[in-house]
Amino acid sequence: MSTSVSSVFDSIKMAPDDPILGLNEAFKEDPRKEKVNLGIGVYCTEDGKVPLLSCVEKTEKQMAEKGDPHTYLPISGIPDYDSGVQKLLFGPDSEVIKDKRAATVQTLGGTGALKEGADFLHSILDDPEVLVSTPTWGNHIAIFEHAGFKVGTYPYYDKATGKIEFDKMIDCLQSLEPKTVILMHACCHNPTGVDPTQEQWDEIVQVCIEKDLIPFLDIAYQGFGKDLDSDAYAIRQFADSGIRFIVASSFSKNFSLYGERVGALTVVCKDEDEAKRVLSQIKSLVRANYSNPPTHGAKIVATVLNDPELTEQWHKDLDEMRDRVKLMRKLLVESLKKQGSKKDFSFIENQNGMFSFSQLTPEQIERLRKDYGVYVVKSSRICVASLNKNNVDYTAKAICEVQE
Ligand code: KET
Repeated sequence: MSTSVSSVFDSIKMAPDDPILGLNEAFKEDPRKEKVNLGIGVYCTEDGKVPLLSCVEKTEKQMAEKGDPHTYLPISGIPDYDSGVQKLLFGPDSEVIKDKRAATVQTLGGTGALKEGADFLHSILDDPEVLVSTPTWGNHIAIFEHAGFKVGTYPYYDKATGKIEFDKMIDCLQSLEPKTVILMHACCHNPTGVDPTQEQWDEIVQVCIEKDLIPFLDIAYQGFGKDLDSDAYAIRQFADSGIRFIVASSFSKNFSLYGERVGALTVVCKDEDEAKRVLSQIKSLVRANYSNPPTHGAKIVATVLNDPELTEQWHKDLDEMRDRVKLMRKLLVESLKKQGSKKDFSFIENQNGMFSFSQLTPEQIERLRKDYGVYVVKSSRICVASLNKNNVDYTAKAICEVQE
């Protein structure tokens, strides 16, 4: 039965499609046979499929045989999962772990970790303000705005050189009020693929300490840059410095567990007592948001991380994914050159992680989608991780043709 009584619902407007997930939907609906999805950050194999990692497959079989009931998890998630997260982030012999000064909760992916972290900070800061890099993953801005933050930006990527505007970034950080939250990508910056060097990270850590800033590190691609340990360099420098800071981490990409929503929020505190108090507050927030996290994905990760054989298999799976993305960067650059690209795209080979900031124009991006079925995010970000030997030449040819 419908009603004609007017309602506040009458004036609800249509929200815009998400620039990344909306594009993914449009790709799925595209009836063309020859199409390439370079939009969403999802790794695909040579056959264009999202892989089921062999370590995950093996663990799921073991889990199915065991047949555990589907009970509630604790609010903070599976304890072995949380401790596994800490070992990956800080290294197994870290003082942070020995001193028990980190509070970790299992979250709904990296996005959930960012949201719980933002809610937590909002509850303790007077006038919460966060600065994000220019550019950044678009959802960073939305998450912090929805959590009630004022969101500003700091200089990061210089379009002219394709490098970090490091001096400008540092000058900006130097000028900030104490307790400003600085959101940073710990590795494999999304969307640019350009990360600070280790020396630059050392300097960033120093400025954060001197200016009493609150570092918030997002690590969604650990293992896709160089390796699991090197990619955690920034996090480990912050940990060694003694400063309080926050980490949002995710296993969506490095375990290929996108839909299982496996992430973690970790707050590094002064000491064990502070960590306990922080954990209690975050648990209250989680309880009021979604009560407790889902079981399946975190059980897989906890099992793999706590079994040396499965861990070794995971490292192999991850190495394979990373090496293939690097190969695709090389093949794309070669193919663009071979097919007579007017623009020099060799910078793609030097970028880290799943993405490349391609510097294609909005018109070129539109033509790629309309005329060639090649889907690129509006910012010009290309997901190199969805290229393969069968679509790389087609993609390069299309990119060359839209330059005409
Ligand atoms: N941080 C960054 C930097 C990031 O790129 C993503 C996902 C996440 C967090 C969230 O991860 P998850 O564990 O799925 O909640 N990025 C890809 C997918 C998306 O937009 O949701 C992307 O940029 O395509």
